Amino acid sequence: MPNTVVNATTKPDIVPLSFEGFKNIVIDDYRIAFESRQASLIGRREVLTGKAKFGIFGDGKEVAQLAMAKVFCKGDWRAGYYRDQTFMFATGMSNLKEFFAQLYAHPDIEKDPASAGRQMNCHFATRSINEHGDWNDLTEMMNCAADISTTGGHMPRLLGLAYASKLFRQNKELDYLKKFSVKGNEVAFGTIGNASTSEGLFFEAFNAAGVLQVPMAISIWDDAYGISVPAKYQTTKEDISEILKGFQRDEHTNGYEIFKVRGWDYVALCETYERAIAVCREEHVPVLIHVTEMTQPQGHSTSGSHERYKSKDRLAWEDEHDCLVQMRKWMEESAIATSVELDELEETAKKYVRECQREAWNELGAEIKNELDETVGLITNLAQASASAAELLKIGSELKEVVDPGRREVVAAARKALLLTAKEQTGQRKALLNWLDTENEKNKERFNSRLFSQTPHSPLLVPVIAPVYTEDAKAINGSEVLNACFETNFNRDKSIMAFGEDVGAIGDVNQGFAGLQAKFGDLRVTDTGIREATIIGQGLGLAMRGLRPIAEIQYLDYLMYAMNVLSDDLATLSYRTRGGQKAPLIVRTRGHRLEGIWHSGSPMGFILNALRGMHICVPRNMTQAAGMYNTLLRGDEPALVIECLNGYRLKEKLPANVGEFTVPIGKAEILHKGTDITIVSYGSTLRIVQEAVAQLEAIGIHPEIIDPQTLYPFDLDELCVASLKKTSKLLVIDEDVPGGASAYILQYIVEEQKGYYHLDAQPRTLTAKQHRPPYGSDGDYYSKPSLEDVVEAVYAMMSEGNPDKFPAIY
Ligand SMILES: Cc1ncc(C[n+]2csc(CCOP(=O)(O)OP(=O)(O)O)c2C)c(N)n1
Ligand SMILES: [Mg+2]
Repeated sequence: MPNTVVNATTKPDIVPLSFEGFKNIVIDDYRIAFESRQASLIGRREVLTGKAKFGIFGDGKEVAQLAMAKVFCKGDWRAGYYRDQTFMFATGMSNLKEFFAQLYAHPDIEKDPASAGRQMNCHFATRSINEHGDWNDLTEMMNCAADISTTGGHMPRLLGLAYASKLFRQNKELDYLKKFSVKGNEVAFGTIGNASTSEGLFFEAFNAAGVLQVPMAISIWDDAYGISVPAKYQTTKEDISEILKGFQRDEHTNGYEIFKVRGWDYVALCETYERAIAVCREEHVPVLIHVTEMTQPQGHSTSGSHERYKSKDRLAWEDEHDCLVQMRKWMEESAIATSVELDELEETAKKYVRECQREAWNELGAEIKNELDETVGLITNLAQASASAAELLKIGSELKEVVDPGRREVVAAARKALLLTAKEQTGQRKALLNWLDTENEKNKERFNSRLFSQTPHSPLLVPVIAPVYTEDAKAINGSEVLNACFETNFNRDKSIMAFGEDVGAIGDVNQGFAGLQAKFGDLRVTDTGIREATIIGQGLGLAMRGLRPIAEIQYLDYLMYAMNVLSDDLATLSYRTRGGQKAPLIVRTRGHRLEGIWHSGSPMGFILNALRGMHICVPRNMTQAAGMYNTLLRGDEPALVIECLNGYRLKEKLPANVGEFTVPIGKAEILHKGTDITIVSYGSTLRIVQEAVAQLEAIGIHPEIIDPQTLYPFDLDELCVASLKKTSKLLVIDEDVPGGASAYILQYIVEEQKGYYHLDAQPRTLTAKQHRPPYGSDGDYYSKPSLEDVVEAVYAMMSEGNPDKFPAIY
């Protein structure tokens, strides 16, 4: 059984406190931990009796979290995982009622401020912004970044939250941002399970924090298991702090302070956290606190029992080393409380937790009961004037009988009744229909809203300002247009910074930031290691703390390495907090055509499918890209901008207002007017399509060419369908795989915009091949749409409708 060797150097800090005062603090801590345990026990029962769908709890991890809470201050941040309820209760960032409201999925931010019933239980968050999208004063509150369920997935974000403190401390130009930091004194506290440290994201973030020297305090809750899989399959030497020893700093190096302490030893835990966080906060040194010998009294989650995979000896050891058992024993032995006093405390706590649970359940139940009664009334009324009276009454009575009904059952009954009476046009039916409409609106807000911030700060509402060109406007390299745009924005807004691989000293591989590090310093234009996931995490954390990062991924193909952070964390942030947190991170990358299997990717379908919750911008040139940056930097929603990799050296005219003009998000543009066929294309392929125009016009084909400019949102003004009304033919061209982004575009135009009604030929797509393009120009020619491919595809569609005028080429 575990026998941890802990740091022998641990020394208590002397706190001047009377024994009475000390006793009260300890007893109160025990109460919090005991209540938390009761919440876990009751929570599990609620799931097993069917009142909640799934439960995962923090039992066995309570005492360490009391210690962590003691050193957590206003302004600090937590990014952790599903075991942290005790910490949340002890800091006051959550409470028992909210805990149960989330367990029951109460879709109301007043009841579950973390997620409005959207997240599984024990997925915590505080509210950083108000309903108008304005920041709360984050220095005056304790902050919890919204949890995600993927284990280890939060580590990149944790890095960014800590990195913000470094910038706030070192960059004096940020002093005006009073709501976000007090001199960078804020610590970002991370928690992670022992098994999840096997994830690559853990190691990537761990190394990056050591390099960056940021105030990041990682606690590893080590219960020796990851569900059923024991440490020997998880961690070399079965000991994470042992193998991370090389990160320990010494007087000549940067690095970490590493601590190891047992999870049932209240005194040692309090001492360790105090020491660890002092150095972390004051010196901005990252710390690791490996908390060992933790247990899982109820097993991993409600999905199974741990008796299946833990030996009798292990289970007996866990019983004995249960942190509450140990804490209570120590309290009695140290004359902090008597057994009778603690029994009494426990009894009171049990009743209190039960009360909180009942209240939370009843509050949701009462709302639904009202809706149910109303529906039954409306269905009963409907039956009185319906040919299907008997069936309707049955629907009503069955609804009344449902045990613990949810909104699903209520709305389903109403919908069934409406289907049954579809042919009847009575006032009673109209009443039910109206009721359903109102409920659908409310439920849309409850369950489908806030994928984006939906506030007055949305980039969709940024005023449109056209580019201004003076008569002597110079034609310069596209990269120089971007460079001028970034420089103006950096001057305008001190909270903007950019970072990524090769972004700092050389100003990115294509010179967009050339010379800007020299002008703005290396805290604003910064090189990073090769670590895409944590580059995004770095940006995500900064953006959550009120800064305006541009995180650069060197090439689009490498976005894959950051995709889990973008998809799971950034893109869901607004939705999973129902607008309680935001991260207006701009991800800059470049892609589409270049050379070879990993440098010419255009996996736009993959990106569109994974990143709902981000704007996806595909500017055709650098001027459009600059206009999009100008818009996005004035809005508050996250976006990905994909510049055309082969466009930096093409000449573009420099707008006089290069840092001010805006390209609106979601607005398509007609690049060439025509009457015969509508061609929708974007990014690098668009240039080929534009080249094809001359050839097509020469043979009497007049295409209309539309650039959607952003793929999400897509053509909000519906220019595509308006064009189809003229041409009746649709060709979508891109360089993604077949059925990739082109299928997405077709769905929008044909289905959403109802383009189907205006087509007189089958809509077509012209895409790249299934495989990635080989290296070399010939490989590219045979893999991605070429000029000839475009011309022939258009010609073939014209030929179909008018073979006399356009006889088949082949
Ligand atoms: C990326 C990812 N992989 C797998 C899972 C499924 N899963 C959920 S919890 C868990 C075990 C985690 O163990 P550990 O990190 O030790 O935390 P503990 O539950 O023991 O506190 C696993 C495998 C997940 N949620 N996310
Ligand atoms: Mg574990």
